[in-house]
Amino acid sequence: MLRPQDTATRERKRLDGLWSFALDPDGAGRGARWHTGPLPSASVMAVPASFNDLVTDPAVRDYFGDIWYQRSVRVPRGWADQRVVLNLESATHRAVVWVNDTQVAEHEGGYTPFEADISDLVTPGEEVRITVVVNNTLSFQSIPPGAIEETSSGRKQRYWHDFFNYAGLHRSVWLYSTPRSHVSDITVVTGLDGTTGTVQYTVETAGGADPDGTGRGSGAEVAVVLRDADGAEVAHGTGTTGTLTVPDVHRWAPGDGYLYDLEVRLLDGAATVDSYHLKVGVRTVEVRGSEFLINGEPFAFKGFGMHEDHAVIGKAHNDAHLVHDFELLRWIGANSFRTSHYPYSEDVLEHADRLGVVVIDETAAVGLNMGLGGGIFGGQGYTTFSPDTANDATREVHAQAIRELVARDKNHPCVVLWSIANEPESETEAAEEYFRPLFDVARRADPTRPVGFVNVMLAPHGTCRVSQFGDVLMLNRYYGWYVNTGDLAAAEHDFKAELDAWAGDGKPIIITEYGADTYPGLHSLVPEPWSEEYQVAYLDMSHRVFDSVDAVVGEHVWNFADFATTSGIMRVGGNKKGVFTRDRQPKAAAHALRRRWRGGR
Ligand code: BDP
Repeated sequence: MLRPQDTATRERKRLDGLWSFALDPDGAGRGARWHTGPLPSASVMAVPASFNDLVTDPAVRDYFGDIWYQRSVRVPRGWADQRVVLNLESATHRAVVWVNDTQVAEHEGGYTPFEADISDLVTPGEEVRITVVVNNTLSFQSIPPGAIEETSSGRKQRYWHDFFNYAGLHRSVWLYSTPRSHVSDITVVTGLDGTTGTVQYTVETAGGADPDGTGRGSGAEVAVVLRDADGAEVAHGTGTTGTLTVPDVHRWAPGDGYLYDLEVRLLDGAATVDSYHLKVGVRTVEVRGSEFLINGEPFAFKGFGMHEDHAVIGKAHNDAHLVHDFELLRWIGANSFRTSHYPYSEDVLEHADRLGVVVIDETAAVGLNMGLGGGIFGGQGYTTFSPDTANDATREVHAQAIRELVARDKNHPCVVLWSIANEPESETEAAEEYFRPLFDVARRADPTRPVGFVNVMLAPHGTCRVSQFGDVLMLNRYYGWYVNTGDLAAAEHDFKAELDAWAGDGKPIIITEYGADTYPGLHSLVPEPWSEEYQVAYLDMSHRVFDSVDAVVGEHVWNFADFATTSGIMRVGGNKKGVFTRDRQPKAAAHALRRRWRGGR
């Protein structure tokens, strides 16, 4: 699916702003066909936003079930004879969409886009009513999983991931036009041969008459032009597939987000029927032994696991926060991050492309582990993989989440590695059986990038049965925090011993999480857990270990910033492992990391 765009042949209208809004605690709305008229007892809600923190009522903040959004929009009168599409960048965690009285879309999964061709339901120049029922309930058949439990104070949503279950329309909603005969998908794979770059492209088209049965519409031909950042043409081609060569190519590289522009045109004789622009970064990615190579050169990941998380707006995308967060990444000397624990807004990936920031792109499969708990996330009482819990149906939802992630992000040069899950159970035979086919799904969807998953401390070296399928080893480790708490000498010894063992597997190791909760402003001369001094000492210890193991090619601190979680005895106003506070002020550790990563520059 191509992101909505304004081009010579396409127009788009952003439907962000205030929408009519109603919760539906009795689940009455679908049966009562609320989409056929104004929502009953509606209030007003901002889009994009998580609805949770925009209200004062705790019952609304913690609400789970159906959530209704509605607004009217006038279809531009200039769109006569065009194809009209309604596109939602995300609806967390699932949604059904109606245009006037007609259902046009249904989608499972909270972080990938979906759309519907509504041409036959609209009249350019006239208004239509758009109704979306979002549902934020988590079950064992959703990604991420959860369960509804009866408690003495009523039904509660339980889940096993350590971030607040924000929900709503988190990203833009678009109405856009394309010509009937149009470009429907583009895939690029780039390569390097010395100083020459290659851009292999595949274009899919749809719509229009198809007299010759080619699927390309009536006599339509595809033409592509590749231009450099100054707009000068560097290569062109015709046909739905081909390879362009770029002599003296300017590579996309970490810290140098150089982008070419690939214009794909659908032609009818000399006339341009449709035009779409795709940014292309020419780079290669390869795992060789225990090295991770970008453009044939060893790359060392420095950065963070992050979250889409801000005060008031929750998980909503916001351009000002985007620019500021990337500015902080640059300030501290980070060259990469992981989209822990779900696909981020595509605006984030476009900005990473543009700035040359490297991304590990993760699905929303987090919390598939009933062994994690100890009273904090509390998996007790369930078996992770069983016919009644995570089962074949879950795996199909998970597979679809992988396919949709790759379909959306396959052309982003910043994405160098897919992470198909965070900290799932991985030490059991059931886990091995669950995950084996999912690695195949990821590799079939994208044969060009390495694939991995993030291993949890509960499955140390020698016990994990899923790491064998990954091209890299991604490890979350909390020596000195959850184990060896406060004892950094023991932590250093044990951490080193475990990493030496993993290094024997001959794969690159990326430490995808290591961190210590730190209450900003809490100081302690003798570094004690929760103090700013302890966070610095903890990171120093971890870095000594990493620097002593050649196979460690990456360090992603948990977390970039403090973030919201469910309440619990181990969370003080949320998770405090941020190097920045939630409002993005530096803790002492931020300055220490800056010294390590920028070497005083
Ligand atoms: C890991 C999880 C992460 C948590 C972190 C923590 O991957 O989501 O926030 O630990 O406990 O288990 O801070």
